[in-house]
Amino acid sequence: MQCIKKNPFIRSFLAILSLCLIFTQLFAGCSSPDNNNTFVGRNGKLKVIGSQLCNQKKEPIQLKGMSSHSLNLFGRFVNTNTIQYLRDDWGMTLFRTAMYTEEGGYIKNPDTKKKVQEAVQAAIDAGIYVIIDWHILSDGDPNIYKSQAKEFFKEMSTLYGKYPNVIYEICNEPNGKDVTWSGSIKPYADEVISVIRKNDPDNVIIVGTDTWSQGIDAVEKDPLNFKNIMYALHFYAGTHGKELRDRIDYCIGKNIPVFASEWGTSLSNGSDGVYPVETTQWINFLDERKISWANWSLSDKAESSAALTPSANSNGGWTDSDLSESGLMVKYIMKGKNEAPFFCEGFESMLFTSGGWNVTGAMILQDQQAPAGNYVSILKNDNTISKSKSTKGYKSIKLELAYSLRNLKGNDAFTIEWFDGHTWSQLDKISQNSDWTVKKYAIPEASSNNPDFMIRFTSSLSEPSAKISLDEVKLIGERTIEN
Ligand code: IDC
Repeated sequence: MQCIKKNPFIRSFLAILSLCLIFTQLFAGCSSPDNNNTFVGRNGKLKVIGSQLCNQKKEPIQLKGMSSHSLNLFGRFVNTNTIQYLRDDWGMTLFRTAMYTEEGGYIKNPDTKKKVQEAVQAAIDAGIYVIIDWHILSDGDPNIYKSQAKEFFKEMSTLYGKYPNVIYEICNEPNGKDVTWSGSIKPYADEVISVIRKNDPDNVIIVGTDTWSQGIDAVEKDPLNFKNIMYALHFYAGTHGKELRDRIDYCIGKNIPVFASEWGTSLSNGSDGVYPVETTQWINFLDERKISWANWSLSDKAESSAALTPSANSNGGWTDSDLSESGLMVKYIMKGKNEAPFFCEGFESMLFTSGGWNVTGAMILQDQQAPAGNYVSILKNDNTISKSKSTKGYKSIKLELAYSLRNLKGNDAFTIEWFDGHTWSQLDKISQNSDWTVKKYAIPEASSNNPDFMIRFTSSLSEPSAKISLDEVKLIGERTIEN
């Protein structure tokens, strides 16, 4: 050993070797593990050119993703498995970690930060972009927790500044009549951005605007003086419409870069709806302008903006019946599919009422052979289940369902009908016994864009042993904005 250490050749060889090792380590740390095979691998560092978000080759890019709900309430849906699943199955290229400051969030529970870190690491591993969102809301003035924000973003930018995946959103939705752009928000942003820029010279920073991130136009006279800044515009399709879209166009015309870092298919309170026509209007508008977005929210809260239903587990792999109507809409928008299910019932809630069914006699029971999930609906003799579902915003309506028919004989039948607002018409009448079978019916044109549309399933059976099982009832249509 002694002689090896003394030998100058071996010593310099060892020195070079260790330098090489250090370099490889450094390099490995700087790039995502994926390189060219992932979305971030292909698009790299983002930059803002004029009003447009662009990739490393200066080509316009549009990111589409989900926002978490409050991390400390619904953090169970935020992990490597869900993020990879959403990337692979929905085509998600962006994830937003909504870290509430108040409402039991970071200020009282700084540990919530660990969830942010878990999500950021998961997004880096998955090769997608990730927004670290300082989710002010009831604390309308971002200056209230400015020192905590600076400390938080100092740490985040130190940890993640070298990764092209990361986007900072430094104040979700400033609000309150005294909380103006030039008076409160911009001075806050100047300080927080300076902190981030010390560690991260170029990743994109999204800055909230007044009136719950709707006041993007106030930026015009007093823009921030940093590179790669975008301004948040948040909308809820049931509440906000053309006026906000016109404002976006005005701002784009003035070279103000806009990021729709939060939007919902519902009203702005997160409930009511969904609003398919209005959502389609918004989505077409964003697509035409390549404006990036994140949808509120990846949670199973009992509010219509939540994408998941209580049957959704915490690890992804969700079937369409684990998704709410909002979740279905957003999933297929992300996948770029125009024809898609807009309602899907798997009876997993064990309650007909949660799917809006009207029921005479039918039950929901467990079935080992169910085509998806654990539960199915059972019809014995003279049972009916029916449902009203407006098809406004959809055309070329189809019904898909899985059924099994047992011990039917003679004139026994399972009847499937639809209603156009005036008359019921038969789609099918089945008497043949069968194991689980999936069938799809195209429903005539009068079912399109029809607020009074209904479907109905009826059983007419002669023996007590006869039974009809029903599962995965889907209404499928093409999104349209015809009124
Ligand atoms: C809503 C949640 C709701 C929660 C409420 C208060 O959907 O469950 O009770 O916050 O924490 C926003 C906010 C976002 C809101 C959402 C819907 O950024 O936090 O979430 N919304 O109201 N701005 C406009 C709408």
